[in-house]
Amino acid sequence: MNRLIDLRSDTVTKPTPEMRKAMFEAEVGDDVLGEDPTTNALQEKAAHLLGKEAALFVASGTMGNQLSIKAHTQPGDEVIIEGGGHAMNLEGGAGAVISGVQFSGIPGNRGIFDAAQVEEAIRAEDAHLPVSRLVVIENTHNRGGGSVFPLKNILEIREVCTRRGVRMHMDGARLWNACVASGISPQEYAAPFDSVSVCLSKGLGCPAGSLVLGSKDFIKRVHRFRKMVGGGMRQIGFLSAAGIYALDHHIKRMEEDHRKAKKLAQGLATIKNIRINPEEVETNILFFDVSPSERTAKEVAAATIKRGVRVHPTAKTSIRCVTHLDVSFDEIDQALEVIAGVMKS
Ligand code: TLP
Repeated sequence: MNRLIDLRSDTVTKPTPEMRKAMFEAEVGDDVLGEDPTTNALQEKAAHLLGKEAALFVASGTMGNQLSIKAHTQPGDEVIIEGGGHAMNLEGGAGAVISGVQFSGIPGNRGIFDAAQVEEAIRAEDAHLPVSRLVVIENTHNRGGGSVFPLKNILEIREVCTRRGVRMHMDGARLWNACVASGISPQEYAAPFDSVSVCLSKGLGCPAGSLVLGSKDFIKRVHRFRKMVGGGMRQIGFLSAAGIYALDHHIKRMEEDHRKAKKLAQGLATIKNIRINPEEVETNILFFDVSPSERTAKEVAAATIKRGVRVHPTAKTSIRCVTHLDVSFDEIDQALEVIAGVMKS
């Protein structure tokens, strides 16, 4: 059998030989003492790329989002986010535990919402009500199907937030995909936000790591919270070297991942008992529905894995596929054959 085709997530990628070489050769030091030269270089590079004063390496996207929420809020505050947002739904309830905040999930269209919705969601000043402190925007939006958040909406939301004294954080786990798909630079996307978190270990193909970006004061606060949760690590230059390599070599190529996702979606649309609109696929994530087959997503996923293709069931009849640098165009064809075979059987 050919090797397993893993479409569950872009987190499954393994470092390329060139990335491994960069990691192997990295100069390292103790980052808790601020002495890891490669991590310092990565943080400077990322701050420059996103046009923010400072950046901090953190272990994961979850740590990046949750420490940002912590640094922006007080216990009892409310965080406004789209109802399917990762920071509210898929981070183990961390907002309640780490920051003591509650979330207000607003409805989105494939994860996208607008300024009027934010205006409505921001609470009035009243002792009965929580304080609306922060808006979180996810770009691209994972459960929205890799949708790209329009810059126009972000700028209009910024205007509302500035007027109402509310801060803004971007969960940019896949910001790079949004930039490649839209042609908007990371700096333009980051400018309206008080803070941004970006991931190195998704489409960029690094083994681990994320970055939080913002003002120097904000990053100082995040740095303290990183220590509190045990996220201060020592010779992480090995990971940072992978990050520098990926920022230099793995952003532009994501355009390929987007074409692979489109090809996959178009193929899936021709398979009986699958529902998907390929027009909606903007980046490297797609969802399809298997309800016409009267089988559950888990049953379909269990059948495809037997034939060498891993997909990710996300709800009773919904399956997610993500393309990435460890899956080729040929493997997309093979995956389509397998899925078509499973849906026929
Ligand atoms: N998403 C993972 C899993 O949690 C499902 C994935 O496979 O897509 N923000 C967004 C938008 C994300 O998609 C993720 C990870 C995170 C934050 C958290 O990143 P990690 O997993 O590094 O903590």
